[in-house]
Amino acid sequence: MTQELDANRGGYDGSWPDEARVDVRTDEPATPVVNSFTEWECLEEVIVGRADHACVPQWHLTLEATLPRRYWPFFKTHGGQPFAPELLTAAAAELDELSRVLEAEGVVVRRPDAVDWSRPIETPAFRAASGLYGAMPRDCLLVIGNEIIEAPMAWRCRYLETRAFRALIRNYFRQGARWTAAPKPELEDSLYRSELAGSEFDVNRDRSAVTEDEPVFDAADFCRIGRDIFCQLSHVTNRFGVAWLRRHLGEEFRIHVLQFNDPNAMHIDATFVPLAPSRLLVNPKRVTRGGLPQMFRNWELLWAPPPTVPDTHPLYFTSPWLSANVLSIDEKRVIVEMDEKPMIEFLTSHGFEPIPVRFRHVGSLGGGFHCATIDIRRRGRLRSYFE
Ligand code: DAV
Repeated sequence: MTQELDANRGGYDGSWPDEARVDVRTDEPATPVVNSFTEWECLEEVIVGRADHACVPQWHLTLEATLPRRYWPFFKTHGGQPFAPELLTAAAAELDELSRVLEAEGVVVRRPDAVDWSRPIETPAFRAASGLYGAMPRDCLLVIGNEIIEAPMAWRCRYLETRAFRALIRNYFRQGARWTAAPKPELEDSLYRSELAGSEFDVNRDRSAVTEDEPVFDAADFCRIGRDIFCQLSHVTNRFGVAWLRRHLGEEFRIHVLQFNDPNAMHIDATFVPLAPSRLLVNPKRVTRGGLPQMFRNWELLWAPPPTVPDTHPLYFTSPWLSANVLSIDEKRVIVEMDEKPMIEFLTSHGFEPIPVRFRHVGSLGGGFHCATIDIRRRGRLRSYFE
């Protein structure tokens, strides 16, 4: 048996050659099984995360740099233990409902494996008391064109997070997708700026939790607008990580590093959210028109209304701006948190068709609709959206 055939074991029936197939009705090359260049083109297939067995991460400098101070005691007390079963059951129900809504809109939905995250992670360099979860595929997987890239994540508890998605990824590979894991980081103590513990963190003043010792990034610090990819440096994404991705993607793509008013930055997708060509939803607390590159001068900026999540609702990992963490099905249809009435009205008044879904408990785990999904296939080809 050749290596190629061997790699295809496990149910592969040989009906998917790896080259682009041809649609016999049109003679057009069929869209590859993995194909996504933007955040808004018509969504055909998506992975929706799973809350099962999610664990509270063990306290670490990278948590101090990003998480709301009021929840630090929660992490210090419960680190390494599973989240409360009631929270996980409620979050799982919301993720199931999101899946049903997407299916009803004509999207193929895949779900990851339910992994036991309570097992510790140990390498020669570190030990983490537990993993985190498989709830937020946007953080650990970057899809650009027909390639799935596993992100080199800076949180030790997230070191093996793509395990939940490996069975799906293997199948996408069998169907022609490209599959890459960025260099596995070592996550030695020297990656972390321990001297900043107990002081102020600010990604814009060279006070990030991570050094430049090795490349690290979370996929959710990147945002795709065709040939142009926008990202931010954060407490999990360093310059070295951006440089690795830039060289890996090559000349076809341009990576732009943006700066926002978000000292505790981790993930760009509640800050800078393109919804259609020339239409960008922005977080008014973090973005100014002058702070965006000139290339956006003709873009319509949609200033997100303030979030309405009650202060009593626990958001352990994030700001309340998860309200802006929407998922576009196409240039009109946008999945929005059901209780975020101002956002629903705002999008409606701008010609969008919001689809409300309940998602507050997933919010407690650190993400909105964009975080909890990863688009596998959207219609459309590689192109530039800027003159
Ligand atoms: O408060 O900006 C962003 C999304 C986290 N995955 C925030 C959270």
